Amino acid sequence: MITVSAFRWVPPFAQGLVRDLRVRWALEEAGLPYEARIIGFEDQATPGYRALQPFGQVPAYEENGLTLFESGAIVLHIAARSENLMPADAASRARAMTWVISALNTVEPPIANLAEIDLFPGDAAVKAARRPEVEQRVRLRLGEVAEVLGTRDYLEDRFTAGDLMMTTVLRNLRQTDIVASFPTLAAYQARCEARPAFTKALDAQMAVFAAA
Ligand SMILES: N[C@@H](CCC(=O)N[C@@H](CS)C(=O)NCC(=O)O)C(=O)O
Repeated sequence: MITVSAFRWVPPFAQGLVRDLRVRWALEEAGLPYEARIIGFEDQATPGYRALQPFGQVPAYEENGLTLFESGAIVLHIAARSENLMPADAASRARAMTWVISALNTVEPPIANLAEIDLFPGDAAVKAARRPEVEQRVRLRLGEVAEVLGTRDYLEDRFTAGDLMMTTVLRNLRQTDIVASFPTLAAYQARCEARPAFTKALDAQMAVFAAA
């Protein structure tokens, strides 16, 4: 059985964004059953959990003695087993993998910086001084992604793990109206989030918080 770690509870601003969502979504797209390994903040530093995830973060993935961490690596591992996430031909697979890395390595960093300013504690004056430049960097990247999308529904000629990852990255701007200001991207995010596998994954994450 596949097991994915997830937090028992996080503050409302993070609910629906925790990175186990990516993994749950990929597993739903691939039709692979899994169980959640629910942890609390008190578990993050324990040797048992560090053996799964060296940084004490969520998600960690376990399957028949294999343990993985890093949501990108986990999603790629799952995607390699399902044509729902990775096309069969080698060139298309490489393109899909490229978009996964691009979402994580090029688009997510400025978005994470903005989310840190908007959602995490810190010196208000420092944040206010820094925010316009960070927002500008986010807008630059989003404009570039919108340009690539053009009139297409997905980053490539069909939905892939790259779209899954890009969508979860765009979600981290939900405290702003930035995505809405790029109609192409807003429609793209809505299109990807309309997938039944996404709904199942999100509902599963939120159910844990509701129970807590
Ligand atoms: N690069 C890691 C980041 C994981 C990460 O930041 N997880 C957050 C939840 S979304 C976390 O566990 N935060 C608590 C912490 O860092 O202590 C990944 O993609 O898996």
